[in-house]
Amino acid sequence: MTNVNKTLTLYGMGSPNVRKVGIMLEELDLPYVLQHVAVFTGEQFRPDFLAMNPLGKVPVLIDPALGRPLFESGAILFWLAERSGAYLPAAGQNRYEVMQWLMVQMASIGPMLGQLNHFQLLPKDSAPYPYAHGRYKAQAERLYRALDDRLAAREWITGEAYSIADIATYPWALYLERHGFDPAAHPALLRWRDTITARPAVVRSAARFSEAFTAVSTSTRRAATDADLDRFFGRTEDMPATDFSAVKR
Ligand SMILES: N[C@@H](CCC(=O)N[C@@H](CS)C(=O)NCC(=O)O)C(=O)O
Repeated sequence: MTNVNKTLTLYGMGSPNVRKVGIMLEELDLPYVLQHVAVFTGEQFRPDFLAMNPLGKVPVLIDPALGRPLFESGAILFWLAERSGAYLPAAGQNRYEVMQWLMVQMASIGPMLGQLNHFQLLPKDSAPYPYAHGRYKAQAERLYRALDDRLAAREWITGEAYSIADIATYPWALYLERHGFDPAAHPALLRWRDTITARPAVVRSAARFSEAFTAVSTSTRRAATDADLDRFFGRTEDMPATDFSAVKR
């Protein structure tokens, strides 16, 4: 029977930054529960959530082994890798190559593809912003191209072995076609993506996410008012203030 004191809790929804943590938990075979946060209707701005992450964003991980809430998906992957001694070399050049590409995902791939999601996929009224759409599409194209070029010469992003750089990047690479790029022009990226999709931990994670998040995310999105959606998409100057008052340290 699972020792409840060792069970981790991942707060989130079915988005790429949460999915990467879900995959890591499955790869490490750690006991965890998924806790849905209704971001479309503003649950991330409730005081109890802000006490875990004053930025009001998912994912947040509660790990009894750490003893404090952890936010920022890259930091969470880093913690889980160090805690387990897996998917991040302990020292040497390879460790810093993994860190480098984890930072590329966190600082460039996530933000640029996330903005392209916004201007291409999400709001119905994004078409009037061709400059923004064109800018993020061009940035995304550079990043998808860089990944394909890199993966043409090596099996994994950092060459040596599957790592937290691959885990962090994979959920974002699933957007290639929806972002309007030709999969045939990215054969190495597709080979790498298919290999990861077939990993048993990734299959298990997808099933857990689907069960825990899909229906509830859809229903909370449907329940969101226009004001909720304006706040979620940042289309208002009336955003909740960042609140550090409940954060212990
Ligand atoms: N850099 C952060 C980004 C987190 C992030 O943007 N989370 C989104 C979902 S993927 C979110 O919580 N959005 C709700 C909001 O911004 O209010 C990470 O990687 O953890």
